[in-house]
Amino acid sequence: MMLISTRRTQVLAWLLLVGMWMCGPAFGQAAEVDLTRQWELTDTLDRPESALYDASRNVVYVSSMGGSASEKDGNGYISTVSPGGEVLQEKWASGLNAPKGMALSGDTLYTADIDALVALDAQTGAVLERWPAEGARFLNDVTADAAGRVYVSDSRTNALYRLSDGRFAVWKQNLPSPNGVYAEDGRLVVAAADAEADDPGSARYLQVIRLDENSTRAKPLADDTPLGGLDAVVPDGQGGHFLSDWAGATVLHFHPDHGLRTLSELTRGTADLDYAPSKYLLFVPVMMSNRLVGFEVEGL
Ligand SMILES: [Ca+2]
Repeated sequence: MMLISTRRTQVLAWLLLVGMWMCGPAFGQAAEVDLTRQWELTDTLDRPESALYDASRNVVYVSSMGGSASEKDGNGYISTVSPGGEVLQEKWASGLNAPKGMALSGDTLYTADIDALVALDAQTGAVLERWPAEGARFLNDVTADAAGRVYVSDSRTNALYRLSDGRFAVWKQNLPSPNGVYAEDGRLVVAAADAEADDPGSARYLQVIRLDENSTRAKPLADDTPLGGLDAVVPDGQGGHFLSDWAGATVLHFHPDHGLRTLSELTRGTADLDYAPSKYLLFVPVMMSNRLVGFEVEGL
């Protein structure tokens, strides 16, 4: 009797464990990603477009266009902000026109400035070099791959430029208004929206372009389902991405297994966000209302 009872108890305990495992988040169902607003900077930054977290210096770079997105007025700048939302240096780098997306490669910080790629010293903010982009009209986001090549989107000419071996030139063309770009795992993720449409949110894509020299064909990350009038795309470190929808004023999360979720509704101009996986913090510039919002991320 004792033996049977023990076996029955073991079987029941085993079934209970299996049941808990199947019902729990480990059984093919990740916990839902959620955001909690931690802090907000208001009225300090002039048209903030992009945030970029630098883990080695523990600062967030924030680019401010200074008014117009396309005027060469010399009043654009980059600020440094702590992960807790304190402005460290308002005009850490200045003398830019309308800086937008940024990327780090080693100790060099790159930013897209209308029709030029600008390299800055990430220690000091000093401008190191400017590469003019022939034919460019609206350079927007920047990303660097593991080999140090730098990719820049032009949302008006539907092109991607690339800095490689000291030469900055068009790399891919005929894309649907590429905006956010991120180089990861041998591919380039491109968040694209039709900026020329009457309603910019009406044409919506999230594309993946392989970093293959000979590949010209872009394909949607998931399917043809519209995802948003997308601005930024950054990885969440768990196989998904955070996205922003500029016109739709939302922060989104996309995972190929779990689809798309709206995490936060802000205001028009929700722009080039960045995620700090080591701190579970998301930094979101809201360009049209001169705000930068820091969110804590849960569920990753
Ligand atoms: Ca400006």
